[in-house]
Amino acid sequence: MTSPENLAQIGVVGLAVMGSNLARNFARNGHTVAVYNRSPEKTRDLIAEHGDEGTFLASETVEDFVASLERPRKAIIMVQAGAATDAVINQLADAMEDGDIIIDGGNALYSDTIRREREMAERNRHFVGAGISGGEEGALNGPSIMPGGPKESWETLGPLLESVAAVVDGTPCVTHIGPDGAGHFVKMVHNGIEYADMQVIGEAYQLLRYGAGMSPAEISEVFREWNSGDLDSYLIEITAEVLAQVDAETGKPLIDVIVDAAGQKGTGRWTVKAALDLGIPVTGIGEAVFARALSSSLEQRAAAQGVLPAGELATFESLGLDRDAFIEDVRRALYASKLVAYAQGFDEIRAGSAEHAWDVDPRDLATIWRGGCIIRAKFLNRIVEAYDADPQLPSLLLDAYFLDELRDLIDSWRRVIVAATQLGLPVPVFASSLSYYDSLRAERLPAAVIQGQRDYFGAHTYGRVDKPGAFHTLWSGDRSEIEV
Ligand code: NBP
Repeated sequence: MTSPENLAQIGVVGLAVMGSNLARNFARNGHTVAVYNRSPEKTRDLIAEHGDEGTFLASETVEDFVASLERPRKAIIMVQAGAATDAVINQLADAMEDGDIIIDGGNALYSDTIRREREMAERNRHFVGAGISGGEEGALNGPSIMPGGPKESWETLGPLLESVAAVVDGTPCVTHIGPDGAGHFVKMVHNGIEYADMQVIGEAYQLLRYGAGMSPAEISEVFREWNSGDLDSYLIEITAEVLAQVDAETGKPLIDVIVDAAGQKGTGRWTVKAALDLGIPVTGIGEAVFARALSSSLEQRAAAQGVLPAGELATFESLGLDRDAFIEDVRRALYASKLVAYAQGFDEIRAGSAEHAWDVDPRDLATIWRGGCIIRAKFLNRIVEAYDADPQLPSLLLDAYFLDELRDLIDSWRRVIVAATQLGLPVPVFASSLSYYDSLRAERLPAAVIQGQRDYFGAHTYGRVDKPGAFHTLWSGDRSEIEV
């Protein structure tokens, strides 16, 4: 039993890569940290390897772990999402007392978080679903943290989380996002945006490599240069590193020996599923998720290669393209498509927030995503400014600064889609983002045709542009119109 003066301010359950790094981050920042893992070896390894980085209280049972925490007890769970998380929550809740706080820092589905908070509230336990971004490096050196849950829990937890979060311009990358599932919802959409951001970088690479015929090393240099401008971001930076890497075994660029089948763990898919339910088009994220799925359909791809006719393809030379001008066009197409993906992600967050009465402030998100997380980018400062200028902005694309940018980007964007089509190179996010953009700005959409079809086969009725009401044409009768 731990003596009262020796209690821990925070506990971490689950000491795989994320949990152990987060525990070390708390310890390095001067907190006494209680640690527990189902298999005691991980706990012992953590203490053996890093025990000198701060004060750890190691336990080998949940009961001892809970007893080593200061009241109200605060324990962060970093275990596999799903059933493992439920099991650990219940073990903790059994050993804890009224008012104690359980924080789930894993990648939980937000609807699970809503349910868990309700269940915990019934047992007088506070439950906080907190999205944590930044991977293992972020967990250790400062992640971006998106906590949901009750506001009172934030009062207690806020200073602790602020002490370990990344800091940008003096502001910690953590804030209370909103009640119950708000934190995990926002983290989910963050990951969805990350999928789109990664895919647009991939599409730019594809165009420069197989369109302009540049080597990975040359493209790495281009990305390094882009990283000093509007596209300055962690993902562009690491892509430049990956492309510069040479495989020690073969001497080839590493990128050429990596199998081109992208994996996924589910948060991108969840983002799209939730968007479908909310009726929000997140076409950039959707195409990015599908692009990963297609890349992994190796058998189908092998069956199609050399079989599906390509038609008459152009070459870079036959199109008379200038390499430097093309590189700049691709940079602009990437920027514009990325802007669409963010705009759509923020639309989804606004819709989710309205649906669940979370009152999420989009400005806060742009602020806390500036550091610690995978999508950290200079560009997020512009998003903060956009929401400062108009908190009710109908779409990020309509912000005055971004409108100016889009005026500069649009011609390049169109040229890149045309060239990609002529070269036979797939650019699913670039192209679908431009279609989304053109749909938003179109005066008339083919939806009138759809309404006509729906009325024809299902008497679903339609509205008229010249008067209010719902109308139906008697298609199988005399084709006169009736108001219904
Ligand atoms: P994992 O997701 O690989 O989970 C391993 C941990 O879960 C181990 O501590 C394991 O204990 C524990 N665990 C399992 Br599995 N089943 C359990 C059970 N029934 N009861 C108790 N403990 C159980 O760890 P991770 O990669 O560190 O990620 C932790 C969380 O953070 C996940 O939700 C993940 O989605 C999220 N996340 C990960 C990253 C990342 O970059 N990896 C980034 C952001 C968020 P054991 O040692 O006894 O098997």
